[in-house]
Amino acid sequence: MQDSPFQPGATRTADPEFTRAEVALANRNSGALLELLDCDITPTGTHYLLNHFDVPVLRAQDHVLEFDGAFDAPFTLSLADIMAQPQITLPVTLECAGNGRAGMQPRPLSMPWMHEAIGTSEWTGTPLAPLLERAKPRSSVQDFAFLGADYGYDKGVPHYYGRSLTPAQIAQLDVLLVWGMNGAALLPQHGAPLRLVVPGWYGMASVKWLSRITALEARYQGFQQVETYRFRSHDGDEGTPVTQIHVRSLMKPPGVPDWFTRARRVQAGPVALSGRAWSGGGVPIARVEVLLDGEWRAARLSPPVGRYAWTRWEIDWNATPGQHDLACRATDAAGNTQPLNAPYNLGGFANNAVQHLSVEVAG
Ligand SMILES: Nc1nc2c(c(=O)[nH]1)N[C@H]1C(S)=C(S)[C@@H](COP(=O)(O)O)O[C@H]1N2
Ligand SMILES: [Mo]
Repeated sequence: MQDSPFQPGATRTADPEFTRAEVALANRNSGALLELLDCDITPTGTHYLLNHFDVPVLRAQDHVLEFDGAFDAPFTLSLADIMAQPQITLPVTLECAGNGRAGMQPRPLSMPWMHEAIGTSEWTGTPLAPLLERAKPRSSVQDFAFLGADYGYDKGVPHYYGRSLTPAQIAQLDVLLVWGMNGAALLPQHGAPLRLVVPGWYGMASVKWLSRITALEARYQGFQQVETYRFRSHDGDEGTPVTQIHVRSLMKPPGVPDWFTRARRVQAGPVALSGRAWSGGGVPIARVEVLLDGEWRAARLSPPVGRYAWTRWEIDWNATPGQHDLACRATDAAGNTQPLNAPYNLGGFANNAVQHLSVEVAG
């Protein structure tokens, strides 16, 4: 029998060349343009995208959110009902858990992100917790399952994209039901007309095209909860769940690029370097160090864009002619520092190893 793409196949490769399937995924799931890291809020069209299946086109006028399962007062809300709830707008930095995957060796076969699965938006919506309370979850509830409207196959298993959070996580996290992004309605590819935003967690928790919330008296067993987003060290390892964003920083590429290779060139003399740093769980950035001419030097930090949004950093560099290796490394207020080498796991998650940039300085 021929190999079927709908059956489990190879999950990783030692080949440094990308496969056609990886390149095709990268064409669908675009990343941030790192030269726009100067913007506090990422222009909507350059916010990264990660869509597992096809983008469902849902009509806002017809869309409903069902609350079902172990609620004593379940209900169904229209989008208009939800938009009539108390409204808040919060800047939140979203990052895909697979950001950095392409830097792992061997390389997990999935979306081959280098550094650009990142973006910060002003999300408009309403807090989720009061609506869950209004539906009166039974005291026996162990999980709330959030179901998207997108359906497809992964490793032979057909499923709607779904994720869950426990009552304790709901109590601790500022989860939002979101209909707006940067002052406009959500775009189809970002989950229109309704999505979750789970601030401080990797993006997989922020379910798009949200259609149903089910209260469960057991732990949710959905594919994207129990199979995909886990830190596993070997096949058969049960692993641990991927949750909060790990501390990370990026540099705005200095100077000008070569179109094809993206190699950078700057003129000798003073160069203002800048970038962004962020961590998860609402933990602020404590410091950013930049590797300049072989020495780690402290960057200046701006105030964070928000409790759950990134921090700008900058540093002055006196560039001398020749080829230079630059790098940046952030530390958060909980004392977590970016590692120098990729922390390996089978899924290629949370690779927050420091980013290196090679810059040619022209005399
Ligand atoms: N329904 C649904 N929700 C989803 C996804 C998806 O494929 N389907 N992808 C998740 C992942 S892995 C990420 S990183 C974020 C990406 O959100 P964005 O595309 O708006 O940046 O959405 C999450 N929510
Ligand atoms: Mo993701």
